[in-house]
Amino acid sequence: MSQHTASASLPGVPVLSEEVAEALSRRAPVVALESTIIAHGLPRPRNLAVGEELEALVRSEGAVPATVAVLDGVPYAGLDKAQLERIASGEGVRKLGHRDLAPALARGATGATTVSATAFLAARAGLRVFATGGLGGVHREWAQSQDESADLALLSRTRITVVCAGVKSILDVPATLQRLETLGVGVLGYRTRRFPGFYLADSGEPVDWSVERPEEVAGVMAAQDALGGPESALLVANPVAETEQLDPELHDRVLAEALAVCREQGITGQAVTPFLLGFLVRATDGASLEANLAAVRGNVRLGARIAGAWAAWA
Ligand code: PSU
Ligand code: MN
Repeated sequence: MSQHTASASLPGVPVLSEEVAEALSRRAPVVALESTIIAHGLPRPRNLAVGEELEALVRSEGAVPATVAVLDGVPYAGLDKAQLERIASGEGVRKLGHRDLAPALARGATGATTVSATAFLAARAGLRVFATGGLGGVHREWAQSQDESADLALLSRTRITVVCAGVKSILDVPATLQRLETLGVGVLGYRTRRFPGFYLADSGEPVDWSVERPEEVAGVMAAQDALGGPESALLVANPVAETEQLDPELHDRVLAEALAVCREQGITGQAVTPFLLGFLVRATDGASLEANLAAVRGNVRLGARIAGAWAAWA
């Protein structure tokens, strides 16, 4: 019943798991994880195992995982086993961007949070580091669809560090980088001067700033705070290892097919990203899934190390 009471009073700040609350109170490292990748970005039943594996990975690096989701209208940071299972089941689990949070809370809905909703709720909960796969961004053929992920605008006004393998290569990567520049979102290449391409180690685009160690990221975060000003995010772009990336030729071929089918079938809006990701998994016989997972694992591990360096900073 406690959930129901909480829902009736519409809590805007996420309910913390005991473990997360305890870690925050002693300023121990915590890493926020999103749930859309689990509910809508990965095929079942593998997705539940991945969700659990990512949490274990955070712990193995000495940090506490805080998977973010909305259950029965209540936002959470840190899920128990049953809650994670519910998100992974996908049944009645909506995809919630930042703008969907208010109606979801008011209606008592259940949903997985995208980067925009996760970053927002994590920051509300006092978390500073968030690890994900690839950010949303500007879709190809933007001129027709005007489809730009809400991730970008939200990150321009949220003080959080997001570890990602760049933006999904299904997007218009140069246009997305341009938008990040316009929006004032800082980008650091992690041990690279090339912006990663999610399934690929290199998107073909350069990055202006590159760091070698988690402590350097914490230093940039501290400098952001010292400067004050607009509460923008910091992206840490961490490439998938070249040995684990998707074969670039296969990638380009299959992506062209996926985009064509998406266009033919008239798929738009929130459905575009899950459709393209799913198409790639099938058309590459699961190879894109392995590259996706390798990228996410690397980001989660690095996120935990950055959270550790950040906790040690002050
Ligand atoms: N990265 C992944 N898999 C995903 C996503 C990112 O490896 O499923 C999700 C993230 O939650 C991101 C969302 O915020 O896709 C972007 O969706 P859209 O393009 O509809 O904004
Ligand atoms: Mn979109």
